[in-house]
Amino acid sequence: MPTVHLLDYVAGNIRSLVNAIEKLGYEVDWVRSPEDVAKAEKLILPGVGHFGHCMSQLAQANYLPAIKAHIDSGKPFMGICVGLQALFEGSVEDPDVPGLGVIHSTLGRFDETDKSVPHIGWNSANTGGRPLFDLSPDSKYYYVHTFREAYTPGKLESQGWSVATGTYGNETFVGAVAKGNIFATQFHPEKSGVAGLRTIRAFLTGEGARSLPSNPQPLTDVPFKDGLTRRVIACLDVRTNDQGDLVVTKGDQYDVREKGDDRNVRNLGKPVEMAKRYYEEGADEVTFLNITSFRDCPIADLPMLEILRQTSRTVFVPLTIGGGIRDTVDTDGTKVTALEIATMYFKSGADKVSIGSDAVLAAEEYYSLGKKLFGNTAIEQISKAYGNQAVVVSVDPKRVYVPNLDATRHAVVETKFPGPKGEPYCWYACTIKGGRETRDMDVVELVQAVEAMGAGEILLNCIDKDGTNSGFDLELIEQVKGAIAIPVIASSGAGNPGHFEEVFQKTRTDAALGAGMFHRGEYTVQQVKDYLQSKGLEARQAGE
Ligand code: 1PR
Repeated sequence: MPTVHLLDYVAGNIRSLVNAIEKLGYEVDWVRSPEDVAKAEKLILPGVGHFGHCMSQLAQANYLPAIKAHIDSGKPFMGICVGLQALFEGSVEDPDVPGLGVIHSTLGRFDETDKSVPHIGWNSANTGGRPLFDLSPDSKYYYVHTFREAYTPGKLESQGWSVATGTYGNETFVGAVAKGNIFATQFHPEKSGVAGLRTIRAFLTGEGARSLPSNPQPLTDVPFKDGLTRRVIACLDVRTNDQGDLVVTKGDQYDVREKGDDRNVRNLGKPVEMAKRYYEEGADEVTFLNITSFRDCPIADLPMLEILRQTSRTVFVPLTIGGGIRDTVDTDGTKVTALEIATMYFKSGADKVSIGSDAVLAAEEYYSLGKKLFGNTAIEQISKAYGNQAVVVSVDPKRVYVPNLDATRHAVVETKFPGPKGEPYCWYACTIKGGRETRDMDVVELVQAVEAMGAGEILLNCIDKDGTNSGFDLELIEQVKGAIAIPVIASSGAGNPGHFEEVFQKTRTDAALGAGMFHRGEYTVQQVKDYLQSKGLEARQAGE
């Protein structure tokens, strides 16, 4: 089997990259010391998290001269995400830390006044029709980043770089660059479905480098319009049923048992098979929520780890795992931190972890300590190690109706759906333990606290809407969107493709998630995408 060397220098999830490379028929050899770099023919520098953290890790372990020597020797080199950013002279993210300086420019930050930051989702890598490592104008690629090189026509081309761009809001940025033996992508090709695998293959076979133009031209003929698609996520709630089998289930307002006398746990299918089906139908991400946390099971044997390992071998879109991510005690009495649990999940193929109950408790402490942070919460620790984009906070709110604005200290909304006594206002109370316990904290307080701690995204459920097929809670989503800058995934209540259109048209949500309607076979992800497209909302199609 041909070999490619992968630099393993920071804690990051590179399992999915290994899976993608293996899927393409190559073997991965790990670079674990600067001496190993010299042995590499093809070298890949992956990267997630902070520019400064990555560059300092590389500098401390003395990798920088070896990487430069590899690049200068003309041997194939590929950088991914922060691996692309490392090629620049620096980044405003960490102004004191120098980059490799192969590209003469300094990265800036996306402007968050008109859009969510980080930029998360599927966007273009437009080459204006010029060949660039098999990137296609009809394809979309998965990006997750806060810092970017703004595209100025001619700036990088005059240095000999071929460029592909994406446009987010009104900012056009560099999505990929190539020159001679170097290819680098701001997006994650290993998470970009079939289109991403194609571009990795072009690097591995050398075909991409061979077909580069010798005199790259500025992209003056590319339509620079927002290319971010509407993200549709399939969510699988997983638990063991009464027979001990691991099943995908789905509740009504979080009650996952059948309505009959026997009250069995609803069994809607097998997690790995269903995730693969949704991927093939075009799901932009797949989320697994372990809703029972598999109590009394040694942590290293968590069945969810095996589900992730199997899924990540065939599903090349981002995988999120939630449930039970908190400091805990193993069955043998050993203390295990949330960071250690998250690490196990990342190593098994997860790209993001989702934290529920523990986030509420951490937010309560944050306010009780006068909004001070000490770096000890699960959110802070995981986002520091793996980057903010790797930490999702799953919110499980319940409506509380009030007759007037003075009736509560909480952030209220005036609702079009008055309460049982005609109350015109409501606030959304946070719950923990899968909705079993309601806390004196509203969603606005929670999301602002977790954003301050470093969460990268909010998965916004709604217990009142869960499993009702009656559409998303638009009032809740707008309230949360107005309170934070990080992206929000709308969840709970989707019953048909029209509900997805509604939530994208009537709120500022960044993504929408469905569960029951897909599991029960009422609609496919593909049908939702087709419907969005027919209404003029851009959606990525399966296989593109
Ligand atoms: O508290 O960190 O251990 O995390 C537990 C996680 O498990 C949380 O993310 C919590 O939302 C989830 N959870 C706990 N109990 C349940 C339950 O259903 N009994 N499921 C549960 C939450 C909600 C959604 C669902 C949408 C869409 N599931 O993710 O998929 O509501 O459903 P629909 O489209 O069919 O309406 P921790």
